[in-house]
Amino acid sequence: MLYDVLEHSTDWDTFAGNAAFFRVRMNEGEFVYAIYAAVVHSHLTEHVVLPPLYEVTPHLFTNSEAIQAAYKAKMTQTAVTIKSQFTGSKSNPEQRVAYFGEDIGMNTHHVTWHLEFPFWWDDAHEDHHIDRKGESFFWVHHQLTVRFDAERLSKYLDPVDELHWDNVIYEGFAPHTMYKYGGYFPSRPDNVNFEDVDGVARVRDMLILESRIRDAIAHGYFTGRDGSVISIRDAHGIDILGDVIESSTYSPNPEYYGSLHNTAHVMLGRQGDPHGKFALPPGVLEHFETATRDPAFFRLHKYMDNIFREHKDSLTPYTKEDLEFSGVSVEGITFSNRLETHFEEFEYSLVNAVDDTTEVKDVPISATVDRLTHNDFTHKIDVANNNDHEVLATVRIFAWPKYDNNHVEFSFNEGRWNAIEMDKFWVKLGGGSNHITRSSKLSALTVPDVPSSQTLIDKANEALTSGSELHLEEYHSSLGLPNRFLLPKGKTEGMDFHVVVFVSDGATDAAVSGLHESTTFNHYGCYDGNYPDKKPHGYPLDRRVDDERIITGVSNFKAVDVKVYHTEEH
Ligand SMILES: [Cu+2]
Repeated sequence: MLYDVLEHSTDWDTFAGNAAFFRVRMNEGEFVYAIYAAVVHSHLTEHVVLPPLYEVTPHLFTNSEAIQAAYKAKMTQTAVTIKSQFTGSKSNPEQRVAYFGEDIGMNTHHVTWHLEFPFWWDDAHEDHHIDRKGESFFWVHHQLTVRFDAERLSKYLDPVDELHWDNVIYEGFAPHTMYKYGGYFPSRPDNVNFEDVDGVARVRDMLILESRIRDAIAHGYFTGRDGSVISIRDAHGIDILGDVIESSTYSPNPEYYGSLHNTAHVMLGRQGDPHGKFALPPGVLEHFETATRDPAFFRLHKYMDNIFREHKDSLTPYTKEDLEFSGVSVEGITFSNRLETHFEEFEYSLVNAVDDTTEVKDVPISATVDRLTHNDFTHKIDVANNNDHEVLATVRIFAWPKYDNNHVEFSFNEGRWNAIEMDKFWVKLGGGSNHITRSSKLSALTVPDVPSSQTLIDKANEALTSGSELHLEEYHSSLGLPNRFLLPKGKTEGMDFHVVVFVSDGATDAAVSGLHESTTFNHYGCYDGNYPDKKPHGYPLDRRVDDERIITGVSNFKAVDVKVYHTEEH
């Protein structure tokens, strides 16, 4: 309701007035969701930068120990900086990768994606269509899935196994996280059987939905509400499949195919109290902010990802003719420096974790947390253009771990499915040799940290007093991984990655006109208008590769091995 009120506010005063009116009258969580979603989508707020969510609703981003220390600080009026630890203990191997699932920037990225591509988005009501929403759903979660496996390898853990409805849920989880209102997030012990959840779904309903979807993949088509045949055996099929699996209002037949992903999140989130006997609040899996804290999130998404793969594998592999870019060859790829990851300490305000009144003074309360980061680097790519004219090219860069957890080298076909997207950009290639340099800071996949609330307030006040303009352009969209998070974690002795660069014909790839070298675009974004690249996400690694010589044999493709190092001290 509030989203609609804001979205249909036709001028700034109405929008801001409604926001101010409802802020003090609505449930806080509902208000935050509606205002963030409306600011993302309304044309009136295109240039509005909202503070980072981890400062607005810190309960959903840090553990209960830190929150309690914050309450104490406020009550005793003692300024404090709380060091927050990752959830769990060393006895739980999963804790080795908790830095990933609990990364406040990655969590913000996940929330932001769901704000930009809401499953409830109704074109008729909201006045425009969100381009490739279902495919983006697949791709953003596929990238989280494969990236998590790479992180696990760096910590000597096996890749995630998919979730099975008819088997036990191996990993339990004690969230150590609390709601601002409503107590602690419920826990789940190891090895519990899936239970039916009252008012949500039965386990066998989930198996039936899965089998209907897999049946459609095997047939190559979905059946619409009216019995129509909706083919998915083409490049666009993944978009429809994503709409069905999530499901969103774009699903052609939710009555029949259900809402596998959304229902699975609630099913899994309620396993601590499936029959509502203990009146426990929703689980971490039921909020975008907290979902990835639970290792079961990745099992759930591996399960979904394998269904997507079944579809992608049903498509004909790309041929040499599909892949070639006549006259263009990639001669070499190098990096400006050693690729290195490390952990940095990051501080953010917890002042919103505690209530305030006019009678009690605010005291500075903040948390510090370790975040994965890496040194900046530059890709140097040599490309020869033997055409006698300039050509526009799309450059696509991916990387995948070279070895599996048993140190067996991944086959090309396995590796390419695990490929982590590093960058995608356009470049004009002049005749002869071209030396392309591309900084990791420019990656289309990443965004900078949104400044803290305090910095935003200070900057706004400064602009007001001096009458100068406020420049926050680089934060207009916070959709993307944090820019410190582009590289997966390395190892002390170096972790081997296979890096591939594919340069394709930018003119045929373009979905919009006027692409040029400095076209910047938000990779996961472009909700408003067409996504500029016509090729499927992950192209050309999205389809199965039966014979790798077809792809490695084209001159516009090149691969190199590189090591990523991790240093503990920095
Ligand atoms: Cu998600």
